Amino acid sequence: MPRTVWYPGHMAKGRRELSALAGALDLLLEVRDARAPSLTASRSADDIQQSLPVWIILSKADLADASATKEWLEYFKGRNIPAWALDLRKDLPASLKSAISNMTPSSSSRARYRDVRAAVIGTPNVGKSTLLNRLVGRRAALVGGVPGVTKGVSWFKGQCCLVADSPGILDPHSDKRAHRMLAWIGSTRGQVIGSWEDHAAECADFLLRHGMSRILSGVWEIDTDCEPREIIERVGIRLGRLLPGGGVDTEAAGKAIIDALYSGKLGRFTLERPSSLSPWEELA
Ligand SMILES: Nc1nc2c(ncn2[C@@H]2O[C@H](COP(=O)(O)OP(=O)(O)OP(=O)(O)O)[C@@H](O)[C@H]2O)c(=O)[nH]1
Ligand SMILES: [Mg+2]
Repeated sequence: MPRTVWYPGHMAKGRRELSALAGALDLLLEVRDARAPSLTASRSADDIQQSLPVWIILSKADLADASATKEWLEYFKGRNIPAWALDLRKDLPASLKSAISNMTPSSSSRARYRDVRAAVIGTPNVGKSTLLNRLVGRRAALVGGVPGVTKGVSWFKGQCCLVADSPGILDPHSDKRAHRMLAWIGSTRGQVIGSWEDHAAECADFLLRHGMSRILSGVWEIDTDCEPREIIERVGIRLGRLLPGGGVDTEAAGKAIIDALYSGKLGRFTLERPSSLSPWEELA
């Protein structure tokens, strides 16, 4: 029986380490995946999130639906929350760096430290270490395409601030359907909380019901006018994911679908808009 959440020890440790930093921070840079800005909202440091300014970086904007991202930026603007939508593979806008170095610290830390002190927080694999490397101007922190790369909090000297990287942290108490949806964008370890075949079937069903069949049909040139499980079969045949005795290896095909989806190979998409929050509630 698979677990319903992935919550390894380094997440609990990261949460404690962030809490301990509270008095030494001026700013939190919360990275969220632009394809699911509410699903990937950070629950990593509730106590410090309430006492410090939080600026939102919508990462992977290059992989998200541009009109949805625009709606999200309006949404945050309407709530007076500073937000940027970025492709973190490119240089950061000068406006972000200067906003950080010119910010007025809300805590007493400025009296003790010369630089603004910021921590990068967020759910796994959203691009926290990539943002940190951009702020530092070199490949200081390890970056990887799977969740759980950063295991602890570490400080680096950035161009506009001192900046701490932190591990991706999930909320073990949030809805298990939200955790399953996080697997579609690579923000949890899908294999821990279910089978790849089930994730792919649930995801395909969601995409079809939300008018995003082109995501599945485009690259693989398959007809998606069928049941989600049949889509997995068709992709398996297309990719040659076959079992030794014949038949499709549906687990391998399911993994191929989710991998291609979250890494952007299937094109741009957004799972939720400000007008349709909590899309996981539709899942069974
Ligand atoms: N296309 C695209 N890929 C990105 C962007 N930002 C990060 N990535 C990729 O996303 C993956 C995860 O990046 P990381 O910076 O390691 O993410 P993280 O949040 O530090 O991950 P953990 O430490 O595992 O929690 C890597 O393959 C990055 O190259 C972006 O804006 N656009
Ligand atoms: Mg990291």
